[in-house]
Amino acid sequence: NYVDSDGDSILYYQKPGTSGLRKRVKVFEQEHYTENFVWATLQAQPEIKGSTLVLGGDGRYYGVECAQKVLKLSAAAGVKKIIVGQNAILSTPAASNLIRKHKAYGGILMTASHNPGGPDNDFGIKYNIANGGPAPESVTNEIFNITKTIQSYSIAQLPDLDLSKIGSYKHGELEVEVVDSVADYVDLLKSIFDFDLIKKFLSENPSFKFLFDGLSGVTGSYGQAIFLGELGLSKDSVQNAVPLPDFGGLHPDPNLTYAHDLVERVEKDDITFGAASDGDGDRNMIIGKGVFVTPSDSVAIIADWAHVIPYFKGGLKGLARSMPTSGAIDRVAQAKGVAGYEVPTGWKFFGNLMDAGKLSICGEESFGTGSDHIREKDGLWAIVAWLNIIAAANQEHKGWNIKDILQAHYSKYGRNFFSRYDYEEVESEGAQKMIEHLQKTFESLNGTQLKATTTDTTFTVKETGNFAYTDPIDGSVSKNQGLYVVFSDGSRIVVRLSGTGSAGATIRLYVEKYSTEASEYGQDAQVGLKPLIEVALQLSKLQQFTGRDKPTVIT
Ligand code: VG1
Ligand code: CO
Repeated sequence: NYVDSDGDSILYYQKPGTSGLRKRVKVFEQEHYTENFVWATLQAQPEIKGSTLVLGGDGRYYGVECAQKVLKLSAAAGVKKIIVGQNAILSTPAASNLIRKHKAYGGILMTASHNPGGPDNDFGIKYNIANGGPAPESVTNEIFNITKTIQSYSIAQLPDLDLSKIGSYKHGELEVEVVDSVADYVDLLKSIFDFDLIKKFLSENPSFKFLFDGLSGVTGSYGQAIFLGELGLSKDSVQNAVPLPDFGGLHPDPNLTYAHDLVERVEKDDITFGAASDGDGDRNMIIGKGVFVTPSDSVAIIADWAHVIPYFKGGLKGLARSMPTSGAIDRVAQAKGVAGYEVPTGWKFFGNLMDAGKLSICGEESFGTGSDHIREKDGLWAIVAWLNIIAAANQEHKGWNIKDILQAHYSKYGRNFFSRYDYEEVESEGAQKMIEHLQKTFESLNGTQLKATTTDTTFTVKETGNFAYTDPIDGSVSKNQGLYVVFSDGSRIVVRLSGTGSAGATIRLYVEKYSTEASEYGQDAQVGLKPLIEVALQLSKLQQFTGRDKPTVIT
């Protein structure tokens, strides 16, 4: 049995959430804690002996230390080879790409994504399978089970390996290949998009001002290589582009609240196109002066314009979104005559569809957009996709920018107004009670009318439920994926608890309304959605259960 320094036995229950195990650094620093989880992860893979794994992370505090442990544990577990990013750094999309490129057995990603980093903040470990995507629930459940019963782990007694130099090394019995963190990923994007067209557009349109904010996360190095190196933009086209272990104290989450530096500079300096990515590089935000692209619209627009992107020249196989994401992409799927799938929250649910050749482009409302080029969402992919689209659009419509593309999309498809309210780190018990209350309320809700008094709007409930998903490829069932209320006018409220938080509970409340009123297209989403929010708050009694009178973040 594990014992700590005082001789007390320890057993950690380590349950991976939506995207791996995420906890405070201090938790990972506890005796045996990291080793325990990594060992359980390795033991949960049936063919770990003799395998090749990819290892890398978003550069946050504790990453190098963790990487050294992973190497020693892997050596003891009989792993044959580990391909690791230089200095233990790989963005999440770059890691996914390397797993696929080298036909590795899987990968260990050391990231807590968009959560703040540093000694007092978060760390995370996530396992990806051979297709390059996050492990499905069957695998994460197995990891969890092992952490509940584990008696011991083995670790090779080796010195730390210098991960700063590219090259091949022998580390005990283990082969370690330290690779450039950026090069393969840049090659990948160059094989997908029309870089020549983008370059030509940028050089012919000097008034098109571009600004990328790496939020001091891992994409800084990738952004520099792409925007400065490949596209030849000037140095001031990127900011916060040096990855830092504590992200410079920033909250590396690309949304209007946390990326406020970028938002302010875009307005002040008349930036035509501003973009940001999160700590590990899989999220993105696209904005321009006076315009913000909601992620739900972004994925729909990329799908609609896919024909201008060389990678999709053979057509689209299918489109998909996570359940809380707005239905904008469904309309594109319908127009293109391809299937539109609705999966639970979390990128792992897209993987099977992609592997089966049924899905090309997909997205989540949480600033996640991507395609089947890898098996993770991909922030820089989305940003370059938008540049490719704007460059192509300008061949026909000179001067078009983000706003014009949005307006054209709304005129063609109507507009899905969408917003999400997050109540972060509320007391777990209150959050749980609220969910139970909602579930009970649902039983008698169908057909009733709900009234938002301040705006005098009435909604008739058409359907309520708790989202469950049966994977069309392997038949696996995922239940309790979010409570929803659909109204007779097509509007929707969704409530679910976050699976990525590291302390307490985070409640996410999503609202959506579809409009074909051209006069409303220019409206601020918060104005149009106000009655729905009011109804959602009344129905859930959120304030009573949690004591919160306003959300932490609105996106
Ligand atoms: C959140 C988002 C979800 C996303 C996940 C991982 O999960 O809502 O859409 O896939 O984060 O994103 P949750 O369970 O907290 O709502 V990232 O950038 O951490 O890999
Ligand atoms: Co992320």
